[in-house]
Amino acid sequence: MKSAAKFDVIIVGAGISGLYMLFQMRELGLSALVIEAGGGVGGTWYWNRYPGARCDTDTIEYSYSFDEDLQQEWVWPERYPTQSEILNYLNHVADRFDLRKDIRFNTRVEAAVFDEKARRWQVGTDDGAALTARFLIMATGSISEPNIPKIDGMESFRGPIHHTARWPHEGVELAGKRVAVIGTGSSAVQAIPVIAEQAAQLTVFQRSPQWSVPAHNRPVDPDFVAEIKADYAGFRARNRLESGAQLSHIPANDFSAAELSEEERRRVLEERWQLGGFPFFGAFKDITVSLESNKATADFVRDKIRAIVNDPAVAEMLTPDYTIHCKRPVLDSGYFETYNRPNVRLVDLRATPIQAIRPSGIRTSEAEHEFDLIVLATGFDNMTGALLRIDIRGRGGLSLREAWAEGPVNYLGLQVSGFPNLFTITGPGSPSVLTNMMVAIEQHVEWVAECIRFMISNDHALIEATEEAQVAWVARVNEVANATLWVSCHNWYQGDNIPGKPRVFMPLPGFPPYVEKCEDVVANGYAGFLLS
Ligand code: NA7
Repeated sequence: MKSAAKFDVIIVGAGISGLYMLFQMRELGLSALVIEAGGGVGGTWYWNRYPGARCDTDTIEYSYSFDEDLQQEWVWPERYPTQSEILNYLNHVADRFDLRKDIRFNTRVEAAVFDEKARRWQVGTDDGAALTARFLIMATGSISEPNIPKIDGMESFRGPIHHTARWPHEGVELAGKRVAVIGTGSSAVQAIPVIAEQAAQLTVFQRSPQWSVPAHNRPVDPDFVAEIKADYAGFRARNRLESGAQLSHIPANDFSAAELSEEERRRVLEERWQLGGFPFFGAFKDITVSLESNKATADFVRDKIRAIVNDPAVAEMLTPDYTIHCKRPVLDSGYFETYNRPNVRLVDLRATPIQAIRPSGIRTSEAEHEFDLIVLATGFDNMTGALLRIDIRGRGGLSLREAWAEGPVNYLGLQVSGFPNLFTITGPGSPSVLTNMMVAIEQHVEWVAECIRFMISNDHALIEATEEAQVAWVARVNEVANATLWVSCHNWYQGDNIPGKPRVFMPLPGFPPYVEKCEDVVANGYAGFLLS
């Protein structure tokens, strides 16, 4: 029998976190292999090629900070980078640091089993390779496993069905086509205005209306960039401290709606609306905890939707009835305006649900709609989907699927009790999607790298979260989340978008206190972990 190839570290995924993890492991002089299902680097930016795909975080902060020359040299043309610009950047990073030679592309990890005797992870891939490593690092992304809804008759449709996160690399011809888009999350809101311009007809099937605000994308101001680059390190440090709900270097205002008159509230909201993007959600300091600030902000956006959309019945359908910022906020470029076009229709799935997909189109409870192409903008099995698709087994054969049957228990979002030497980058239980992903990823990768360095220099073979620390951590995440308005609606933070998924709040609100906690854990000899 062929013996398994041995590595110090196996990293699953060559997205933003996998690339940086590989860089860090090399710095420690370890042998590391990255296994990537895609044909190139980039993770989410490799897969999500739908029309209009862009990041919703400013370029100036959606980039690595670990290398001063890299951050000084790279030039971003626009406020929000397109998918292809980010992919170019990540390809450049892979080349610049010569990372590709340790990445195995077009290979999917299917199983990982902890061998207690050898104290190593055995990793199995879809090409039948057998690999082992002392450390296994899951850099599989928080928003990476597509949610393909089960709709009767899907396979009978005569035309193509494309999920936004699996968009064909060669592009899709839209001219002259009758197109359906199912879903109205970030991906749909970005794609819809672009598809509407090209397609003959576009019909949007909406389950939940969306709170969306203008991105106000624009070319980057060179003076602003020069100012940031004169002290990029200082900018990054402030960014880490302020990186909160508004996901922007522009901090939230330091007052609440309750402190202002009606007129002042409107003025502040209008100023923030003109800034565009996530800063809008920082008009008041407490939009995610105060119902009054939340309602003031929501009422303002409701009025904007009514003012933009010509048909009052369509405007009503597009207006959300739940707390704003409760689902992850969406930024748009002409989303609501698109519904004024004569070739665009909106179908409210709450009133008329989809019953089946037919060879010629989609049948709702009310009508048959004919299409040439169906776009599933139905999102992801967020935070746990990519991890649970792999058959991961820890001590005593315990599977992660069993361990997480009631929701993703973990410690610091970094480790799961019973799974020694396995780390999750931006895993559930860490701030991840509630902060700038770049900032969250760098902090996690650096923490894990330092932990591995510590273990090697102190001759520790294994690190494992204790059961007690894990129970306390899960309680803490729930306590923090339950004090916010994020639990006041149906959202994917709680798994509400996936039928049957346990309803548990997965990300941890509050990045700076989380970093403090991680640093305290280290200062106290890795408190909550068992080192052996
Ligand atoms: P999202 O934000 O999860 O949006 C998915 C959308 O698809 C959302 O409107 C869902 O409605 C809708 N959906 C999901 N399943 C169905 C079914 N079965 N039928 C009809 N509609 C459905 O994913 P995106 O790709 O747009 O964005 C992902 C992240 O990328 C985003 O948060 C940013 O971080 C960037 P729902 O709201 O669940 O009722």
